[in-house]
Amino acid sequence: MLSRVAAARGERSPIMSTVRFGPDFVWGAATSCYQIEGAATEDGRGPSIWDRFARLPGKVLNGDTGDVACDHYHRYRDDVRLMRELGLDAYRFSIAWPRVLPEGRGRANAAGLDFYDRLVDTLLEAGIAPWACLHHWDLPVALSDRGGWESRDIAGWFADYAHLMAGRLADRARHWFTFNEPNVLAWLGHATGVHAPGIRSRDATLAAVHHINLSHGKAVEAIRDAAPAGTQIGVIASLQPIHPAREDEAHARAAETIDLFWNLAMVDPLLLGHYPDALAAMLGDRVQSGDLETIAAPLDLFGLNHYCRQYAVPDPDNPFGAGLTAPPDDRPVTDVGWRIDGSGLADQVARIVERYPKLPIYITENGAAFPDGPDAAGAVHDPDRIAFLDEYLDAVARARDAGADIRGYFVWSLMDNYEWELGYSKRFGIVYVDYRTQDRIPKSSYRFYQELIDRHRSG
Ligand code: IFM
Repeated sequence: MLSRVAAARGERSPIMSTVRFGPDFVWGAATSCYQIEGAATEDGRGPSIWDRFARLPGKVLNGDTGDVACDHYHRYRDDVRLMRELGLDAYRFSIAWPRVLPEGRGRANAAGLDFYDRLVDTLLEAGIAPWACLHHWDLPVALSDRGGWESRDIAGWFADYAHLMAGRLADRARHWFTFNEPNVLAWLGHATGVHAPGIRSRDATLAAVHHINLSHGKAVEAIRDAAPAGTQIGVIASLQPIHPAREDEAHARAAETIDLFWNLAMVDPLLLGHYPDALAAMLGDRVQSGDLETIAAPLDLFGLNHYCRQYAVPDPDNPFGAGLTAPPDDRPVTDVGWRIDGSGLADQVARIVERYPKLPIYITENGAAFPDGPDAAGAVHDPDRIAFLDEYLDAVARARDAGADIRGYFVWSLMDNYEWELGYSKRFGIVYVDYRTQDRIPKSSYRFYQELIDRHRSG
């Protein structure tokens, strides 16, 4: 049977006609606070490192900031309505640490806590499960000024924050993630410096890697202490197969280095209880007795964010001598230059299954940026995104068929938003956002996803 969207495109959609995910599969969408909330100085929110970084000349395209973003802080009820109409089972959002603890620790901000209470309650009223993530890169400036992720003290600050939030919300939010993409936070924030806090240092990167991992472990303990029994806790990693951009020794070494920091550094210690040997040697006595036991606290689920295969090159300006580059051929890419190739997801899942103890896997982010815009009638057609989702969901289904325990899929993103150093120039949403008026226009990919969910739900 043809889907409405596929029929409109004159095509048969493989996912709609052949793939079954079963009635328990969780259909979700994801966002993050700095990327959508706005209200950056309202109701007692403190500054985050992204508020500061975005104001540094040349760091973010067009000098864009998250001051207003999608104004979700004020429009969350409308956004939840869109989610309900979409048919979501679950919504993954992140909590702005500086909104609830303006100084990062100590005095809590009642208005900030109330906002997340209201969001969680509104989601539940709409029949959508709230999946909370504690940290998606917006560290309070006050803590950055005390050393941020380079300071070992941060593990205690993060655990206190986790305890506060789980105590407040876990009676209703039953799924928790400590970090979104801790690997990206460590690498882009401390090695390449293209993300806040904008550091390029070997020492800072190594310290950040270990202290983020330690913070994760302590936060797991804190959540278990504060939350009702049965609360599901995990971490979200951005994992992508890394290939040498050219077939020679230097490129092979660069690929190994990127793989070490990107794919292994923040997952091996959590799930295997040890660092890869090469990294353990670099970390030296930063790793203290008992740390690895803390870091490897048992988890209930694993969040995989996946977008594309990545290509490594030697980079003399990088503190570890390696960097990423564009794909070395002219096969199709998205608007951020990422190769469209669902086989990358299948390979990544196969590696997880092979390397780590069995945990339920959720695809916690997957999606694509394309240069969408309304047509004369005000509609936004994004057939490229539909084709992308189709291909990647097909890969998810195949991985499940091959035995991977993938239990859900969260599209990135519910709506267009602030794409970090690229500002508002890239659109990842299935809902179009007009940043002048804050109007939301569901794109044709929203209809595609809606129909897909409906079809799987109704069997
Ligand atoms: O927008 C980001 C998100 O914050 C983390 N994962 C990748 C997305 C696209 O770059």
